[in-house]
Amino acid sequence: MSFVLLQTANGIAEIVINKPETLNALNSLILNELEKVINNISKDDDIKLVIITGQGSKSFAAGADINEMKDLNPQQAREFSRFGHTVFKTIENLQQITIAAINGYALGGGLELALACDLRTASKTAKFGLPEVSLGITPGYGGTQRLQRIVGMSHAKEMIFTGEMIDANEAYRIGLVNKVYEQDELLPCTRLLAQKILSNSMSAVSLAKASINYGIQCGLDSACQYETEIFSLCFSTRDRIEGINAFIEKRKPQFGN
Ligand code: CO8
Repeated sequence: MSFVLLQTANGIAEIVINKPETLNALNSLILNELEKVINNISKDDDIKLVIITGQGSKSFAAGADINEMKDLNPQQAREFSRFGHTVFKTIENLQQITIAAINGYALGGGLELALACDLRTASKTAKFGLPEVSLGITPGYGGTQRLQRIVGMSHAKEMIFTGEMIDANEAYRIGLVNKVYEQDELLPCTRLLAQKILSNSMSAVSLAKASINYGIQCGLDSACQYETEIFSLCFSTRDRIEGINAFIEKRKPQFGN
């Protein structure tokens, strides 16, 4: 039985975290499987976009597995955190675009997984939170760092210090999710969003992602220099010739996606 399901079609990979009986809580087995699936995707040029969701209608992922954390000593906790960081960093830095389709609870490590994705869509019933402080621990899979980069320090501190859940409307209001859909429309609408992205030059989209991800980690001057290099790189691609010619010739571009 696999805890991480993968389906691919038309350049899109859909990953499903599949342990609904524990609300898709992330244990080592799941993280190991997820790492393997992500590493394979990273080498597959036919896949341009990745959607990650949770099995069932109740939960995306309700955090790291609390039972597994129960008896950890500090050294083991460090390893547990490091491994999660490695997997989520690989997701963050994939050349493919990633969308977390949040179908229910996204708590603790589950929300941190969604934060490592490029975009987040949510069902109206989704709930978001970093409840770690209620367990006497801090977020350990990037929550103290990525959340503030997405929603700003003030909202991030409020969520982390109170440990309270917010609903999809509030998540949308603070910029934590990009879109909110009816529960049964979450995946169909997320796929449409994916198609919209895929109608563009994916080499350009992927380079833009690299520029954004690099820029957020350094000062503005270095970030702008990097952007210049990325921009110049576009002028060595077939997609640039096709995209600009198509505009001038008043036709739809045929990108090499
Ligand atoms: N870990 C393990 N099991 C879980 C988890 C979890 N995070 N969440 C839910 N489950 C299990 C429950 O124990 C229950 O199992 P059982 O049926 O065997 O009793 C089953 O899933 C269903 O859950 P509930 O009966 O509790 O369902 P409810 O609808 O009553 O409640 C909630 C749903 C509110 C989501 C509730 O389950 C809950 O509060 N879950 C825990 C949420 C949480 O605190 N998450 C954060 C965990 S800490 C974390 O993620 C840290 C990440 C960084 C790690 C760094 C490493 C050092």
